[in-house]
Amino acid sequence: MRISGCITAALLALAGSFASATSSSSSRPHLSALRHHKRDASTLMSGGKNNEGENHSPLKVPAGAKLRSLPVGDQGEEIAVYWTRKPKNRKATQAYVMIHGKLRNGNTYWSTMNKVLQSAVKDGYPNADENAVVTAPQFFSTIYNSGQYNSSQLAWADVNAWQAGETATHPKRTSVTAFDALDALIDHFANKTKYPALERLNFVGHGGGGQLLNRYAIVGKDAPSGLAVRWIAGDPSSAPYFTKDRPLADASVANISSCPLYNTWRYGFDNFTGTLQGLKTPKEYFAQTIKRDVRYIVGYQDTSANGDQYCMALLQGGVARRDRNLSWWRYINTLARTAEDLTGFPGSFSNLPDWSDVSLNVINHKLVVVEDADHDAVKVFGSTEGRAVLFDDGDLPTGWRPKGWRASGNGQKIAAAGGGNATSITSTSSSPVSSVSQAQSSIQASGASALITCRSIFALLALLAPTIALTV
Ligand SMILES: *[C@@H]1O[C@H](CO)[C@@H](O)[C@H](O)[C@H]1NC(C)=O
Ligand SMILES: *[C@@H]1O[C@H](CO)[C@@H](O)[C@H](O)[C@H]1NC(C)=O
Ligand SMILES: *[C@@H]1O[C@H](CO)[C@@H](O)[C@H](O)[C@H]1NC(C)=O
Ligand SMILES: *[C@@H]1O[C@H](CO)[C@@H](O)[C@H](O)[C@H]1NC(C)=O
Ligand SMILES: *[C@@H]1O[C@H](CO)[C@@H](O)[C@H](O)[C@H]1NC(C)=O
Ligand SMILES: CC(=O)N[C@H]1CO[C@H](CO)[C@@H](O)[C@@H]1O
Repeated sequence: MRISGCITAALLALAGSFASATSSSSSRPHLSALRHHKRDASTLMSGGKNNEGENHSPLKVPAGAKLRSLPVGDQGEEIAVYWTRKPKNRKATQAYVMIHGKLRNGNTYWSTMNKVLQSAVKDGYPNADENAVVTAPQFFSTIYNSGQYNSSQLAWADVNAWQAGETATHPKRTSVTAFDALDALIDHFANKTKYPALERLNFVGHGGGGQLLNRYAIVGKDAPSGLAVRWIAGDPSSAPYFTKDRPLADASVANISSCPLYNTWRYGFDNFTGTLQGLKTPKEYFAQTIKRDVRYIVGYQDTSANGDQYCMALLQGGVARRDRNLSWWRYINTLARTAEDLTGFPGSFSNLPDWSDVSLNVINHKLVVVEDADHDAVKVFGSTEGRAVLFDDGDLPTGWRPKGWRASGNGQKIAAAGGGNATSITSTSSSPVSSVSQAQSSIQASGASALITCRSIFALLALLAPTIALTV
């Protein structure tokens, strides 16, 4: 199925012309007409027939929430959003925008975020604000949700097109994208008259929502003055690579020559048409995102071959979301030429360009790997590490790191390396993806929990004696 999909896509690509955003200028063409024709690479592969998700029964608004609409474009369009029923706008210091996963169940995700917040408040967790406003946008599908949105509310034709930040197709006159809908939330919370105490707006996404969010952290608008913005993305299955380089070395899994759409948006920047804010070059987007407060959180057990299995996604690190994710960490750190130790991270790149002219060797992104979590938002965000990612301001636990990894000057707190098994990962570049799987099985075998959430002295101890599991 994968191969015939590739052939279909090859034909499509031959029929179309490959416009590359790599060389495009910052000026913005007249986009609204173009956007309506636009299909991202994943949608092209399915011929627009992707049926991921589910047929929703009538919307259920969770207790403690209400459903409201926020204006997005200039055509009267609105994004539907679950919202704290009785928000304390004048007292709130934090606001959360939780993005649902591929099932487009904003109500469930609103409840998850609210529960995680309430339990952190109850435990007196620093920065968990009892007055925080919790919101969860609802990206309707015209295929599965008809009758559930009204004439002004946004909906998308292809069921997962919203994950790629595509243009909505309802209302008919609209040309706004899923990114513009999130930008509208920034505009909303930037209002100091309404939210005088608000310090930070936190975008949180997992799975399909993690995909939207990691793209949004790259192409969305900047934090407005007076409001910090944090982007927290969990377990997505693909990312938009800034260059044509890919980490996968195993050509029997996928290869570039037989994957013509590998660099087409949502997987790369070819044919990306921008947002209402305009269109920049991939390098400009890179320069913008690495300065942002972005936190990646990844379930270490998220290794089953679910989610996107198109060659475009496989080229980003193989069948498992987890490995794609760790490869992405290698990729952005290498592009930026940071001091981060990448020993044991999967993926290999030869001749990646040196973009330290825009990074100055620093990225403001953090990667936390939750050793015991698979592809489950509740497990990921309900874990010790998940809480830290959602609420902590200072150093974060790194969670799992490959054997041999050493903390470096990138501002991230240290965790133990190697999951308690000194023999787990031995090589970094020969067959990196499989060595991580090997590490995973040896971690499971040893059953060791090596996470250390504090003090570097313990971390140092753990580095010296990686077979000792410390729990603090
Ligand atoms: C890229 O965009 C152009 C112009 O809209 C279109 O003709 C072409 O089919 C697109 N190619 C792909 C691979 O999406
Ligand atoms: C659609 O619903 C929202 C509330 O969710 C409401 O504010 C808006 O006015 C409605 N629009 C129309 C055209 O009915
Ligand atoms: C900010 O919020 C206040 C109070 O709700 C409102 O009157 C005002 O129009 C808002 N400002 C903007 C720019 O939306
Ligand atoms: C890799 O590319 C070759 C041709 O370049 C092709 O024959 C082979 O099927 C490709 N492998 C995969 C897994 O796509
Ligand atoms: C580490 O893993 C290997 C292979 O999976 C196993 O043979 C060995 O006993 C493990 N060592 C420890 C200390 O758990
Ligand atoms: C390749 C890939 O999917 N990388 C992602 C790893 O995880 C973070 C969020 O969890 C994303 O932002 C990366 O793009």
